[in-house]
Amino acid sequence: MEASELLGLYSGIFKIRAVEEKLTELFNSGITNAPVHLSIGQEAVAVGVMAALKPQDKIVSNHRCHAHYLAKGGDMKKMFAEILGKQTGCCKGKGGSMHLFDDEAGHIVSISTVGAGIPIAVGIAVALKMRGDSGIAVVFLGDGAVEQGVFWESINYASVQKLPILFVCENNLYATHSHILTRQPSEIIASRVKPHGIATCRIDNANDILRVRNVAVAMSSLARKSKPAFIEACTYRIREHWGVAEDGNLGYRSREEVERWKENCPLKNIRALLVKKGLADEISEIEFGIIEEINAAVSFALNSADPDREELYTDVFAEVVE
Ligand SMILES: Cc1ncc(C[n+]2csc(CCOP(=O)(O)OP(=O)(O)O)c2C)c(N)n1
Ligand SMILES: [Mg+2]
Repeated sequence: MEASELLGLYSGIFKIRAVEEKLTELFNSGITNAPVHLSIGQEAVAVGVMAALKPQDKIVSNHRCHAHYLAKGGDMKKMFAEILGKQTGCCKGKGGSMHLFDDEAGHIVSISTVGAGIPIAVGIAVALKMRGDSGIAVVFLGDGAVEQGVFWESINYASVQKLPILFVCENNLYATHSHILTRQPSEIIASRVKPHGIATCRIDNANDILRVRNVAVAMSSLARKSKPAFIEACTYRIREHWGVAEDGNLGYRSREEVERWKENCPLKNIRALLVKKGLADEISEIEFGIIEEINAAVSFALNSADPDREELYTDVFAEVVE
């Protein structure tokens, strides 16, 4: 792989990490207490998959959407403004961290109801196929969403209708505080999807971005030929389910497990590779640029106005009870 492509992957992961560390800072300093679901530890999935996508491809995300939004090229200023509840946010400050979207970048929607984005992505794939558009639909879901009936209906429908869709399941072993083996018969999801006639691939270490990128290239090219595909990307959430702290004290997972995954950090992994290739100076330059971009986005958000009171009932489904 060319050095420029490797540096691009590094840049993608570092951007997400640095944005979420900035959110951590804003949270800890009391500037916001908005519920954020951080992707720290899982960044290589978003960046590796997006490296295989084209601008015309459409993505749908879930409650843990920061990484998908940034990796697809979502506007960082509108992201910070949204999370801080400002008028200039992508949902005019009324959606918050779990509802990021950016039409121009091809991030169509993020839906916080577990599993609810999956049939929407299927609908997008139907539309792309009917119109003869060249893009594919890509939906990101967690291992918990596999327990929703609509996941299996969507897989079945995509298979029967031969839709241009790529399902990306981030298997981070937990849904809030429940381990996958308390909820499903096996830790392996891909083998249960395969009998539906869908191409599947399980990446047992999706914190290795090169593996994610290579699998995503192969699987997205199937989807482009209207052969739906499913990637199970095994990764790990380092912080608490929502919020910015670590949660090794809660007892639902062991500190040893968290430490093992911290060692297998996607950012560390790619950084080591780049340093070995003599690209340390280029890394510093990339990091400097991203930190500048984040600082500008945060001050944009902090200087933006709150939504007007009159906006309370616009853009939302609400019944006014007198
Ligand atoms: C239908 C529904 N049930 C419950 C919730 C509350 N909830 C939010 S996230 C979550 C766990 C999701 O786990 P997973 O799909 O594995 O994603 P992860 O948080 O691990 O990224 C739950 C139960 C919800 N948002 N929607
Ligand atoms: Mg999960």
